[in-house]
Amino acid sequence: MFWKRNKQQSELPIDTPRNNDKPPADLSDADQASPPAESPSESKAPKKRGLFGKLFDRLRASRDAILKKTISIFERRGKIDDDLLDELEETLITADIGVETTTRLIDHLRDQVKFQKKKGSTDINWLTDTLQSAIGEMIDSEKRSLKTGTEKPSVYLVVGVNGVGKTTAIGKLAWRFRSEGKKALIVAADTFRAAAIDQLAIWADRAGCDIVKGEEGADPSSVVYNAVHAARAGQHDFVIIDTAGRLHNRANLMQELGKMARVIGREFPGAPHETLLVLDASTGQNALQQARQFTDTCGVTGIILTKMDGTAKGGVIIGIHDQLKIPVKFIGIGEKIDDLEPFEPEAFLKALFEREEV
Ligand SMILES: Nc1nc2c(ncn2[C@@H]2O[C@H](COP(=O)(O)OP(=O)(O)O)[C@@H](O)[C@H]2O)c(=O)[nH]1
Ligand SMILES: [Mg+2]
Repeated sequence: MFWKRNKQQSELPIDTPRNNDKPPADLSDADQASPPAESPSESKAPKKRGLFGKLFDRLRASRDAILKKTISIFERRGKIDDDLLDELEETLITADIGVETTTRLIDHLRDQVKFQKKKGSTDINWLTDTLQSAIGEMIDSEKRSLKTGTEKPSVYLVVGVNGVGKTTAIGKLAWRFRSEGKKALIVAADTFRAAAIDQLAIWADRAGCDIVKGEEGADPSSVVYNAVHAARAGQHDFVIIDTAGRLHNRANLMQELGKMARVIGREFPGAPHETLLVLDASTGQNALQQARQFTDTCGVTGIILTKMDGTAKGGVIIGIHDQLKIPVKFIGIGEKIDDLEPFEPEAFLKALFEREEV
């Protein structure tokens, strides 16, 4: 099969997956991505299927924090007025959209209430539709898809603090590439902890892709150097590099990331094609803080926002776009291998603003 190691590759420091001829371990779990079977108590609500159904399910907490609360404020107040907008402002801040971005949204709503003469109106649909389209404008971006090189491989450097989901996102990405018929090489350049290397190796197995590992404590740049050579010889389409979330201090980490990027760029002009910052949505405004620190120092070109499932803080995605103008390229919506989805604003908004059926 296409990811099988050939003779030439076997001389390179690549580990190949053990289950070469089997589908990824989690593939058989893919069905579970659809909504679970109906329980008797839920039987009245028709289940939504496909990507929208998955988003609708996983973004429930964020939807409750934004849409459900907006509706309940309206129901309590009975009409659109200044008090309602004040209360809505507090709600959106609590949903982790962020103070500045919320202020801009509320100002926009106030203007629209005025221009469209909606003061005193009882049109709740107008209110949620106007909010939805204002958010839609904020999260709009043209640079959503991953940049690729004109020649193989396209190289992606994945950065972010510990625990945000870098290694998991890399495994999921590699699996995604493989299901598209592409050959991916993942690189364990987080040599700070042995466990981090082992964890990536497990993902390589699951995703059925090649891996280059460094020894614990090895110079990450030298691991990356080996990896880019391995990728050239192995004709990989994609190289995805896992990095440490933390070194002895922050300056050290940023220096190391810069060094890795230079090593890659020397071997493949134009690479890394993306520096992807991984952020954990459930940390809300902290994620925005981290984004500021990383973008200041290492030229982040895209964001992977993980753990959007089960958090009420998904609104942070709006603040990230509005404040940083860096596109979110993927969202993580669960721990399974197929729980990373390209971020599509329209589907996301629809899932965030679709009313629950009763
Ligand atoms: N619910 C959920 N958990 C996730 C997601 N992404 C990662 N995780 C979990 O977050 C934890 C840390 O992930 P890991 O990839 O080791 O983070 P790293 O330190 O940045 O490499 C693990 O338990 C993952 O299973 C996601 O999208 N949703
Ligand atoms: Mg890791």
